[in-house]
Amino acid sequence: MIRYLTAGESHGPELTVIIEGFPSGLRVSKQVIDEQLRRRQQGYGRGRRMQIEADEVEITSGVRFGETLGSPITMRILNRDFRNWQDRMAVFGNPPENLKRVTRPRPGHADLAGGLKYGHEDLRNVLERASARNTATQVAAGALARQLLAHFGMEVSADVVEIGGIHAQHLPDDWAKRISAADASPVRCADPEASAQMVARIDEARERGDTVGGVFEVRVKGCPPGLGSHVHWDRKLDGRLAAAVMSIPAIKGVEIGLGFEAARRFGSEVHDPIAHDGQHYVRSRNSAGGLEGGMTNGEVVVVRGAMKPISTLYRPLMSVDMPTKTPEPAAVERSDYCAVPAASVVAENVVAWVIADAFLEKFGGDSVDEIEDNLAAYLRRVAKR
Ligand code: EPS
Repeated sequence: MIRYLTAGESHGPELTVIIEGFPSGLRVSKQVIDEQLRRRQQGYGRGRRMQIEADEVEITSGVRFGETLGSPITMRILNRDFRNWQDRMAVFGNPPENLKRVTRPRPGHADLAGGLKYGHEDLRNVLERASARNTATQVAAGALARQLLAHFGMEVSADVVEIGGIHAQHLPDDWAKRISAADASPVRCADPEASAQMVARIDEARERGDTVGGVFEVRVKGCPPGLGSHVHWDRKLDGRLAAAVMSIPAIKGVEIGLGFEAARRFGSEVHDPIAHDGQHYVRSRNSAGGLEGGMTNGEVVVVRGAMKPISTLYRPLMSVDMPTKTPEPAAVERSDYCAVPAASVVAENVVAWVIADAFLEKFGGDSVDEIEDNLAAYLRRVAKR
């Protein structure tokens, strides 16, 4: 229903997103998008690049007087750092005399596979696009989607539940309290004690010239039952969410609800008993993470992602210099020590996009008015069942 393309190199002039299929008549705010971009730039463990950038979106099509038109929406985010890279990242002309090529691929990065596949001698031609800088575009697209979700009563949030083996233990049950606790933490973890330990773990990694990964959790409330479908593999919403979260750089695992833990328990300890409160079907627990048969069931959607440690190590692992084939330590590029807090914000917006896509598939119309009618009619029918 809705789709987007992104473009841009990390140290090139800008990042670009083009969104197609977005309905007309939605009031949208640049501030909401900029706020998500700002959140993505934060989090303890980031490197010096984040002091250079101050991401902000410029919308150049598809919106007029603050309302979507139904036509493609173009968003641009400038790379401030480009001014320091103009010679090395020039679109035309010749490479500077003193250009240092990246020839020692970093284990864990796209460097080696991308260099072999695309035939690049300078691995910078791979890493510029493989850079997590591109997640700003995913956030910009998702920040538009979340405004559509908000219009229809849905809300997305995310926080960090694990960094470098330290787990959050005591998380507030209340939706708003959990968000404000995460907002107050430098690592976006809503358990203050675990948050302090996570900060110490990141410091430890930095001192060792090392990096750490972790786990984040995304939650969506207010989804009507029936988004996605059980009838075909590529329409299943759990699969679509997993693919989208997995597409975020450095994500190596995705869980829905209880996830891997469900595989260790009896069925009676896993599945969520069904009751009716006079108005709605309700559950006493939510092990399914709001998804059954590839469809939303009306409970909160819960998706977790596992991020590996950043692959640029200041004390690098061994690699090979590709032109000479001699063993050498891997290249060291300026990087982050831990980007799990940022990844949680990226995932929040990526999930918003997928939910908006499934929502439009179910209630689709070309304008917000039409979607409102479709949703209201469906909810009336569902309430009778
Ligand atoms: C990244 C390396 C760092 C990060 C970058 C992702 O950038 P640089 O090479 O310029 O120091 O800061 O993340 C971003 C720029 C961003 O906006 O998130 C990498 O190699 O993936």
